[in-house]
Amino acid sequence: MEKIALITGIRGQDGAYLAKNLLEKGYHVVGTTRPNSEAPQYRLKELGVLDSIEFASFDLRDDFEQIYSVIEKVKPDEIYNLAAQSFVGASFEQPILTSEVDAIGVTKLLEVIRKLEPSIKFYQASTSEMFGNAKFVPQTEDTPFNPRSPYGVAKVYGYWITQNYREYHDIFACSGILYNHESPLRGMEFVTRKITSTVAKIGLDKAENLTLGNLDAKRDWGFAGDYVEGMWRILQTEKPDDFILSTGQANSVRYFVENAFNVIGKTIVWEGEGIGEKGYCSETGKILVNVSSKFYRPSETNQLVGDSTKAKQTLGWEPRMKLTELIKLMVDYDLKQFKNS
Ligand code: NAP
Ligand code: F7E
Repeated sequence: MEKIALITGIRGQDGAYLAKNLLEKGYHVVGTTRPNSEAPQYRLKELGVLDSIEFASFDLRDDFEQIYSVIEKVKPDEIYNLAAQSFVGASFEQPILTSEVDAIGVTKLLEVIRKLEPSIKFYQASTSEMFGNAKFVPQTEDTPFNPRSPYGVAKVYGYWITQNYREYHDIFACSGILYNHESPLRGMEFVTRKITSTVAKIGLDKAENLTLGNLDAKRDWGFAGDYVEGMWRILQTEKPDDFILSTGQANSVRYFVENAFNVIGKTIVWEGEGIGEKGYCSETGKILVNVSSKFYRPSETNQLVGDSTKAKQTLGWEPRMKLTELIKLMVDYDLKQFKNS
């Protein structure tokens, strides 16, 4: 019989890729959207899956009873909890909202499973941000958490409550601890898409330059399409457990910028330091990159690099796309997108 998957936050980057992946596997996919959100459907349209999805509606800040009644009607076999206030920068401005959604929201879903149907499998979208100022590099599933943002703190709660329901209520509840994963459908507020969209506009003479924060921040970046396959595999194991999904390689924002400009045939030459640093076009001498304190975080994480050996051995999961391929994919998509806009 056709399995039913409920994806919370289906209109987000991962929601769209996961919906496509599960539809291809023969699932009936139901996705939640927030009642008053005007978030666009463009990701689902872009991946050609909008018409194959059934929609349901709740906000993770809604009352438990509201969320319960929606899930009772959907009757899912698997729930993928991707809904979150997912922007680390915004979590410093909106810590209460972030905790309500990213921490308490998780408990509501687990409570629905416990009371309604404990055989429903549950995937929690956990994150490398839980390691924060990481105590060990690279991080494994045994590395202690040390979050540096309200987002990371809320996600640590989501991780532990998921594990708690697995241990004490015998629910098939798992966390995927995912490192940054990007795509042409990444939100514009995240650094990778901010870079590729602005570089594309510069290439099309529709923008002058790019302004960023900390150029030396490093991230372990992979492709979202690879990571959603890992989410599914996590729920298909014999025994519920937690898994890191990562590439094992960290690169700087600076490296990402240089490679994105290479796609449009430009080489960056750096001069200066800190917020006085600038990136110049090697041919024309024009300023292409500025730095502003506005985009710095109140606190940064350090050396977030994941060791996904456990996922490789248990799930047979490995990331496939290389970072330079991903950067090219994103810049090319943005060039096409902004050409006629
Ligand atoms: P995203 O693009 O920001 O999507 C998040 C989705 O959450 C949005 O579609 C939004 O739904 C929904 N949402 C926000 N607040 C909500 C609320 N109060 N109630 C219900 N839904 C709400 O995030 P993403 O990049 O796809 O990430 C998916 C999940 O993985 C998130 O939990 C994120 O924290 C986690 N994660 C992401 C990464 C990454 O690198 N992408 C890494 C590790 C973990 P609407 O459509 O209704 O606006
Ligand atoms: O920042 C630096 C910034 O916002 C990456 C989320 O999906 O991944 C994501 O969180 C780095 C940071 O992603 C700008 O300081 C420099 O060090 O793209 P980001 P994030 O904070 O890593 C994790 C795993 C998640 O779980 C989250 O949900 O880039 N940076 N200059 C900048 N960042 C932004 N956004 N904008 C800048 O101008």
